[in-house]
Amino acid sequence: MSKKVSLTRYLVEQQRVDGLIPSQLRLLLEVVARACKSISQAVNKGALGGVLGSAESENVQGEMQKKLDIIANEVLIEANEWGGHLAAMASEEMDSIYVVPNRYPQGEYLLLFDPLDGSSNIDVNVSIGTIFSVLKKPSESHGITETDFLQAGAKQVAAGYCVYGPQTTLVLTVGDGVAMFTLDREQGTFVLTQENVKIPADTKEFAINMSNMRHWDAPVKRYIDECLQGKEGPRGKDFNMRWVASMVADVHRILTRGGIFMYPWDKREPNKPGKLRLMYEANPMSWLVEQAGGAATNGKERILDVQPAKLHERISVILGSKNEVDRVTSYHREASPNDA
Ligand code: P6P
Repeated sequence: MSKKVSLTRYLVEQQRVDGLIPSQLRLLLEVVARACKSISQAVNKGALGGVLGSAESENVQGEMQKKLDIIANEVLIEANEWGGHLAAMASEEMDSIYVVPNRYPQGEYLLLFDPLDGSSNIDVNVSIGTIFSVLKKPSESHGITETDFLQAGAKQVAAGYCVYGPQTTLVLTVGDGVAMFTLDREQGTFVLTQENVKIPADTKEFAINMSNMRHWDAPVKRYIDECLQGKEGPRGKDFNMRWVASMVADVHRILTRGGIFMYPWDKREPNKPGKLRLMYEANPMSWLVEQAGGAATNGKERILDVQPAKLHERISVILGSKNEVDRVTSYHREASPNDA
């Protein structure tokens, strides 16, 4: 039986070996992991915990909040505000940023999260998850404002998610590859179960909400149509389709066995670049995918290069197996050569 490496030991050794994880960042990641354990417990209780159903309130996105959305948000805020590692937090579930109260010491990191992604799946017992992204507070900043959060995804110092499925698995990068930790419920610890995660460059599996097909732009229609033509078509191979409607679950599958995930712009709301949020969904997932050898673009440019203008701005997302993402991106460039 090989020796079990806990998340704590992994972070300590990474800090000692690579110096990639300063002690304050290690503390941050351990606190987030502990919060995800608490969220996992609440999710696992389901109806027995009285946590299912709607909270009868809307979030800044105009979406109905589930009780577990609010519980998960509160767990992350309460777990992180006192440790002295954070200056402020931002959440999909909060209109504005949450600055660490004066009664606690302020740290140098900014934490952004979607506390419970995939909420439409909560009540039907399908995998959901927590997505998080870590930035450094700009050195010149004095009082923390929303502007301090508006950094390109390439500036992240850590990113990850925790998927609450048949296993509870924490997936993490600090810029030195991707590692996966599975929750050992008997010990209450996250145990290293995979490191140096790699996404195959090719795939036969695409993930997209097909019900939106009539609303897509031409390059996306072209790509999916070619996949659907299978062996007889220009791709010369058959494809399979998956759509969990939980980005965390779809991305976890792609990190585990490859694939391409797409939530593209569509003409239902032409002024909205896409459905998914840049800062706390697309950026952390894009960094994880790139760290595992995949690619992530908005059809025109690398997602991690996009300079955010607003905290809750949205973006079109195409990520996963590099050769497929490159193909979809090339179709977009062929269709509008003058775009950036
Ligand atoms: P649709 C969940 O609400 C989410 O933000 C992502 O996790 C998921 O990929 C997408 O929306 C699902 O959207 O339109 O298929 O329900």
